[in-house]
Amino acid sequence: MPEQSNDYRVVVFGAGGVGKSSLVLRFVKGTFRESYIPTIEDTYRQVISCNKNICTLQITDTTGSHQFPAMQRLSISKGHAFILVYSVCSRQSLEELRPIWTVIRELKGQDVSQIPIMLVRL
Ligand SMILES: Nc1nc2c(ncn2[C@@H]2O[C@H](COP(=O)(O)OP(=O)(O)O)[C@@H](O)[C@H]2O)c(=O)[nH]1
Ligand SMILES: [Mg+2]
Repeated sequence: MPEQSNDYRVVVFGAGGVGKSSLVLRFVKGTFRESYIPTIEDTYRQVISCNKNICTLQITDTTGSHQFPAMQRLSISKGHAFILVYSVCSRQSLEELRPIWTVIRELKGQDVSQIPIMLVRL
C-alpha cells in the first residue's frame, strides 16, 4: 500500500505501568480506567484536521520497555514521532527509556533533531 503523505504515526514507549495507555485513552476516547490491564500492543486511528488538511493520526500504544526487540524496531522504523513516557516516582522508568532512545537514533539516522520526540513525565 503506498504511504500517504498525510498519514502520521506516533509511537508511545515507556516502562510498564507508568501510564502510557491511560494517556493515550484519555486523548483518543476521553476516558480513564482505574484497573490495570497490561497492553500487548494497541493501535488507534483518528482523523484529525491539521494545517487545514485532513490527516490520519495512528497512535501505537506499546507494551513498554520489554517489547520484543524485533517488534520494537519495527514500531520505530514505521513511526514518524515518538512519545517517551516515564514516571516521576521511578528512576528506573527513566533509565528504561535510554535503550529505546538509542534504537530510535540508530534507526532514524544521526540527525535526531529532525525527529519529533516528546519526553513525558507522569
Ligand atoms: N491515580 C492515577 N492513576 C493512574 C494515572 N495514570 C495511570 N494510572 C493508573 O496506573 C495504572 C497503569 O496505567 P496504564 O496506563 O495501564 O500504564 P501503562 O502500562 O504504561 O500503559 C492503571 O491502573 C491506571 O489506572 C493517573 O494519572 N492517576
Ligand atoms: Mg499500557
